[in-house]
Amino acid sequence: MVQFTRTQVAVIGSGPSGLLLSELLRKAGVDSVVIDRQSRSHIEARIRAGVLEWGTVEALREVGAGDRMDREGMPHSGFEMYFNGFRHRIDLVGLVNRQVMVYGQTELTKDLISGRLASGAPLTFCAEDVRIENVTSGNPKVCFVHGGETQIIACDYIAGCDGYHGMARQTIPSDILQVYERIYPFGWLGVLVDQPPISEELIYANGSHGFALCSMRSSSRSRYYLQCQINENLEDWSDERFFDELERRLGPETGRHLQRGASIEKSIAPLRSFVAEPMRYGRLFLVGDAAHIVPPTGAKGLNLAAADAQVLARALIEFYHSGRVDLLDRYSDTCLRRVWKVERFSWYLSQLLHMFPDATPFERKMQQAEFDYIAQSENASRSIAENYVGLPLSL
Ligand code: FAS
Ligand code: PHB
Repeated sequence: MVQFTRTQVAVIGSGPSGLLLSELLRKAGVDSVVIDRQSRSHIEARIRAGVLEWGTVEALREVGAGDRMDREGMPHSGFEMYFNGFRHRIDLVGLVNRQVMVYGQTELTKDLISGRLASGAPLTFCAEDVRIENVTSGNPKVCFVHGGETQIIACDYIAGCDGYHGMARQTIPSDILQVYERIYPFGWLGVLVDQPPISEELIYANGSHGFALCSMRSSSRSRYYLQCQINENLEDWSDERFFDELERRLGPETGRHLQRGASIEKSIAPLRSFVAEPMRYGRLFLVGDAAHIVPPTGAKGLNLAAADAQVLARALIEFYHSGRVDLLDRYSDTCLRRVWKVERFSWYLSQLLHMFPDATPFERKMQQAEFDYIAQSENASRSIAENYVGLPLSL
């Protein structure tokens, strides 16, 4: 049996971009249907980002998904950078008068999902064989199978919020789609542990043996990362080996404060910079990781996805409320102008803070000189601060 549904916007993907977009639309009275190929439990078990720009914080509050974040999240006013044992604090409030919010992507995804389900708005998990049809016509469709039944969604517009490995981007013909990519020669080995964080603020360290990041999810749950080989075998990293290496990269002064414990999650993520242009094709709009990927060094992936969602929500709301199409027509250019600046910042920080296997002694000296310049130049520190808290959104 085939089941037909009619909506205004079909949203493919219930990660941060799809959920935030659909909830911004719902608040403005624009109908949308959200589908995801994974189960709710799979989506809510993913461990990913941990730092929210204040623009993302305000968007979550705007859709009514900010209460638990405001109770459990941790506003941060700065973070530390270490280079070969030297420390420098980026004073976000002192430099640009803004904070960031430390609150796990896992939690905000749960908050957005429960909010949407409580509203009764359509959100379907375990959607199989998702296909897009007629995307360059006036009556695009999204087809999928759910519970053995074929479902067809007729809509005005489609939001491809299905991430880097999704299918929406593949809908754009190869002679139109232009991709730009940089794959880094290392990955991040991440560990989650129920122990108090080593410090009150995040620490980004470029030690004599490579990058390390000390982050957190609460005052009793820490998130640590180590730069690792891209073909690393997770089984080769016992908790003891991980914490020994983390301590080594942080140096004795800081490392001695480390509180070890049994990891409750351990995973390796590859690092890449990636942009697909354009972010629109006919009635299809690409949003978030479906269109771009940044190395997590600048804590930007989730926030960039949230920014795209806000730009597209504004354009769609204006269309349905006043018939304006100019914001829709400008969506791709508006997003890409900011995407490339965020790609630059994430690439810049990754170049500065990691040990590149093929780095010459001169390149290592350049990293040292860059760090020294940041440490002694308020303007250089301010540049890092204004990018880290989030560049303005042109809505
Ligand atoms: P997402 O990938 O989150 O969501 C896409 C959704 O689409 C998924 O739920 C998927 O199931 C669904 N989907 C895919 N194909 C589909 C199909 N054919 N049909 C229907 N649904 C489909 N960012 C940071 O800022 N800091 C970090 O530390 C950080 N760590 C990361 C670690 C890992 C392992 C990964 C993969 C990403 C990390 N990121 C990090 C980036 C991450 O947070 C993303 O930027 C963010 O999830 C982007 O959100 P979305 O665009 O919604 O894509
Ligand atoms: C995290 O807490 O997972 C995190 C924080 C900052 C980053 C990347 C990841 O830059």
